[in-house]
Amino acid sequence: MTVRTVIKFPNPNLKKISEPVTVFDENLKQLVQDMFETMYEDKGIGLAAPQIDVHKQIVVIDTSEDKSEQRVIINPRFILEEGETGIEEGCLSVPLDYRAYVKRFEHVIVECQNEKGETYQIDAHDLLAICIQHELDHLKGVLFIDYLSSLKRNLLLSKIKKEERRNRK
Ligand code: GNR
Ligand code: NI
Repeated sequence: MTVRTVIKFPNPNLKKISEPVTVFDENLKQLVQDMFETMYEDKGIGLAAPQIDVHKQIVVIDTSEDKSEQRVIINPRFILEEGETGIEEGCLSVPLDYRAYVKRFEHVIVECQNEKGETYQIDAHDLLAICIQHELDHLKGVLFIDYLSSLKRNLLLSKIKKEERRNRK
């Protein structure tokens, strides 16, 4: 198992559209294990493959406190989206520990595959539903900061650039 490097905004690769997984082999299982290790290392509750520069439709999620609820979501599609909720979101691919409120569906049902290629559904509410929407956005090249006004996003971008200059000096 290997902790992979998480790429960060404004890396343009985060905007790439992820491709469906077609081969469910040992390499895929290894990649999924690396994603869990990387997510736990960075204290995240979810990680999408494009965040480690792998542009495939693979997501791992564990919203538990004790690594007890591992979910593998491959080739997902929403079959239900209803209600409304939202929290201050953060992202392992957004620097400076930036957080902002995002409006999301409160209840989602997703049809997807696991690492063996078996199709199943996840019926999710609240934090799990929010996390699923955040991760599935990554597969479409969307970050939570894309929902902010361009004013706020550009302010964040200039803060990131400033911090980069500071770290280089
Ligand atoms: O660890 C994470 N926490 C989080 C908090 C609120 C809303 C979404 C998330 S997902 C994030 C990990 C991450 O960046 N996944 O892509
Ligand atoms: Ni994220």
